[in-house]
Amino acid sequence: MGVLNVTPDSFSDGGRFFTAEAALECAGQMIRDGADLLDVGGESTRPGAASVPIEEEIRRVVPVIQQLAARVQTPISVDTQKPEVARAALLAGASIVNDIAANRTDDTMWRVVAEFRAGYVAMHMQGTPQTMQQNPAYTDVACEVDEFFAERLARLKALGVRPEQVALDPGIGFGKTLAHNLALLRALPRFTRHDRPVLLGVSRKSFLGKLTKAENPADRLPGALACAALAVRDGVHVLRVHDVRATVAAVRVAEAVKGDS
Ligand code: 7PJ
Repeated sequence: MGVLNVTPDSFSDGGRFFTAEAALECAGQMIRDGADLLDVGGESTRPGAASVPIEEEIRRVVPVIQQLAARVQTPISVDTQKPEVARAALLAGASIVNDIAANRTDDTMWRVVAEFRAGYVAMHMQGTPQTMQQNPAYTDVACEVDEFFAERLARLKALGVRPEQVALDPGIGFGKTLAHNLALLRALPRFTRHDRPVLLGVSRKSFLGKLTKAENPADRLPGALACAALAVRDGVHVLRVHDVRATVAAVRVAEAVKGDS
């Protein structure tokens, strides 16, 4: 899953891909590099980032999704926490909602997913992007995330979202310390027990910076590739990444060693 940020404040690409035209160009390159999915996001979710008004987020993502859907076969997901944005994106041609706020209590988002029979990424987060890194705390992070998956799948099913529509994501860096992130990465094999695809996002994240002393997000690729290879070994199905070409190469090698390909 290639990350296509359409935010002016995205920490990882400095807003270089903010215009629709530039976003389309970037998307084309990611597809040529081997991306099987494109994740379009109009709101930065880095710790402490300000939230974007609904109309502004729609203005950012909808034109890009419309043009992409008209030109490419690659499925498009929308990275949003807002049901209104999800609806607009699905109408524009997206087929998956990537929801970092699947820890919500309100069910509006899930009703939209059920109505459109869309794919849905249920990502674990503790708190909100505004507060999540203040003091993340768990008794047993892997166990709690695993229980969250089971509980969300049941809740989604009750609202008419079939398990086949859902992928599960432990939400690396979302209300987690370095130790929590490492515990979750160690627990990846366990998350496949739900019989749903597991999605993982580690690309350019700060825990990699801490482990490898790479302050600049662009310098965190070697660490991310190590995670990608281990994740493939552990049964992860989807990797959400900025660096598609390098990740596809790492995945191909990991798959060959594992005997999948
Ligand atoms: C993730 C995401 C992730 C899913 C972001 C960043 C922060 N969606 N959106 N999983 N991360 N599903 O790219 O560093 O890990 S935004």
